Amino acid sequence: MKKFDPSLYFITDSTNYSEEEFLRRVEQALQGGATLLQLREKEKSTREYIELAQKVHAIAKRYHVPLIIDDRVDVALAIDAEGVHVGASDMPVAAARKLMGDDRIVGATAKTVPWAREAYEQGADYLGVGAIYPTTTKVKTVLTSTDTLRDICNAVPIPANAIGGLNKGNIDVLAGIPIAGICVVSAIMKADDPKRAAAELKARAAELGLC
Ligand code: TZP
Ligand code: MG
Repeated sequence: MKKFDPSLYFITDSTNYSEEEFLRRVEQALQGGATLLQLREKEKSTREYIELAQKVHAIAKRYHVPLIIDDRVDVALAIDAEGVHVGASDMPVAAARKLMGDDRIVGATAKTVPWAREAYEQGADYLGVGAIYPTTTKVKTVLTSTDTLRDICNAVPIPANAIGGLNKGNIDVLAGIPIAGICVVSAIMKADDPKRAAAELKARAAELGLC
């Protein structure tokens, strides 16, 4: 059964970490309460992506947290990951759904209401919406207003998460918007203590009634 909790969606970035340190940080994030995990690699060869994904998947399974692979349906299927996330320049949602089947998770990026509706109609299970704030993570993105985020949440029946520059000190801007959760990279990945960072973010999001 395809069940997932998007409330604290942690997206990885292995840049500047040894593999050992990277995997340690991923595990700490899960210990801190990340509920969904995305492996996001932009520079690795297919073989390297698969090898790292297998290691990350083994850790995620111990915490019963689904693993989503960014961009690459082939990598997701090769390692039997729980899902894939596709953006504007990746495989269309409908094609990803066809290849992944109905039992796996397909997530999509959406920055406008029409784009969100299209992703939903093509079979997306959730949406990532942003960037809400400017981000230091390597990504081709533009800012999405909180009004658009709200409109997207109200336009589609699937969960929508906010993403981009979010941290425990600025997520109050999301209060009252019916998001399903928040997605973060740096706030956990680059934290001195990823476990504590995840736990604090989760607590703050709950305090604000976000998810
Ligand atoms: N998509 C929109 S913003 C972003 C992605 C992948 C990066 C978010 O990273 P951070 O470090 O949480 O700002
Ligand atoms: Mg992508």
